[in-house]
Amino acid sequence: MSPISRIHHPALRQKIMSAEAAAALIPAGAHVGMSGFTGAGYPKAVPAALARRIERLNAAGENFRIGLWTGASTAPELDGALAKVHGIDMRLPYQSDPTCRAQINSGQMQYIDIHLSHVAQFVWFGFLGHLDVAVVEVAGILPDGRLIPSSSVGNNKTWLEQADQVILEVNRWQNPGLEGMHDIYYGTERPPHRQPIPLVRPNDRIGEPYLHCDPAKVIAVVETQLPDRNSSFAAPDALSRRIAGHIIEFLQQEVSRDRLPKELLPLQSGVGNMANAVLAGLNEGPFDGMTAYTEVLQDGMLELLSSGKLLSASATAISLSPAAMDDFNARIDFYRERIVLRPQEISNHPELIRRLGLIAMNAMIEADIYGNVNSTHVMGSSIMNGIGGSGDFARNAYLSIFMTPSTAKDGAISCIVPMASHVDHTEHDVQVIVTEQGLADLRGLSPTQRARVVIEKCAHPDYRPALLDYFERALREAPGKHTPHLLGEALSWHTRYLQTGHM
Ligand code: 0RQ
Repeated sequence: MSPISRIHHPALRQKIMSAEAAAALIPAGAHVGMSGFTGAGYPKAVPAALARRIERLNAAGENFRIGLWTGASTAPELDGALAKVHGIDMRLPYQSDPTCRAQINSGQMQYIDIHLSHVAQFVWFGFLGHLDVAVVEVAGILPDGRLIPSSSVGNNKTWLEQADQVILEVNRWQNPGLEGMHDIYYGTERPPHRQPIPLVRPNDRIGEPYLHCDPAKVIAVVETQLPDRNSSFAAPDALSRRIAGHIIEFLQQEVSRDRLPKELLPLQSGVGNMANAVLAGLNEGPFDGMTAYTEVLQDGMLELLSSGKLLSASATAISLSPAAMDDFNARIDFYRERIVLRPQEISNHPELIRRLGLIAMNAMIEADIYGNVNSTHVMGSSIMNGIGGSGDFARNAYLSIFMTPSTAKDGAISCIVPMASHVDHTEHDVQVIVTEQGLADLRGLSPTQRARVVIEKCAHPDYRPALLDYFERALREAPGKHTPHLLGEALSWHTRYLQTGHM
């Protein structure tokens, strides 16, 4: 044990070993539940050691692969390392790794894209098979064996409860001041024994700060001192600022029409540069006393907390740039009073999202003229990342907003199309669509009314006439006038792009 070890449980201290020795305990074909959510709190040493072992064994003619379950996306040291050695047979529920993506899209890796709120209960229900091993990063182990969670909670509670065997990575890089920031709710039961979840305000604490784990199940403890992924965000560009501007103007109107309180309702914000730009816009905007009930805390949320415009934020992970992480670490006492980190089954729970009345803001790949949204697939068949939490929030939010630039790939692709090539969020779950061109408020509109607003407000001027032409011909020629489509032509924009490189 090193002099600054954070492993204070005597029996678990006896199980400290190298990452190589721990990785050797994972059997081929195992379902392995690893910690990690958007580049935060993932194990950093055992996956790399496992990848080296798999590479050796497969070079010797074995076919060693595992089923890999996580909270959400991880990092090159986990998804990337295991994918590079073809060590992942089945991946779920969300990834954003280029090597994983390439293997999924070439048919070498199976991938189940699952609503993030569903994962824990699917495991409890037995829908995904048995969980064999958990590999979970924690920030420390108390003398009584309780675990201080790391920078993400994700599905760790479920992994630790459901796995036969547990490997713990105790990461000294994680700030010890994380202790007390988490709220682990142990009250979820399987139907028909479920009770209401007693959370009525976004910052309520309904559980305890620690994870439980039966020490008898722990087969290895590995000490690490390695950073989270912490990638930087691009400074908001003119286009994201325009999207942010449209959203803020819309929210102001909603306040003036008495449809939102002046401090708004709890915010949910997706990941990525666009989402971060909207948060930056809110920091310069007119709203005070805001709260957040979201999945991931990015830089923008931290800045809102820091400026005092945001009073509190609930999430399941903290995913910051290096500069924001320095600030978080330096002022962790300030942030601990304002941030609650929860299991993802609670951060994304439909019951709580509906009760709290969230303003959900997520990015998308494309929308069609009727407001069906594709968040996951390029040209209908290639996965980008996954649905993540967007469906949990979109269907149950008070207001569901989806945003995208009006075009992609230097204008070769229109992000507003006649028919979405894949649908993650149906027209019934989408109230507002925003591009840099403008904002389409689809509430209270029929499909044909929606189409006119989407084309007029959101489409790029280069594509607007062709969309209008399609819609008007469909209105004349389609057998049904409720959601008129020309079925032979509806996906022709996508096929044209695949054939010519331009829609
Ligand atoms: O590809 O990098 O190769 O150029 O898609 O697009 O515009 O950089 O936007 O990074 O915000 O990602 C929907 C993918 C948007 C993301 C998506 C190409 C584009 C670029 C990325 P390149 P941008 P973002 C909570 C919420 C689902 C999960 C979710 C996502 C790349 O937001 O994964 O919402 N969302 N979770 O060129 C072809 C189009 C395209 C297109 C963009 N129409 N056709 N390619 N691209 N539009 C968080 C979690 O759940 C964890």
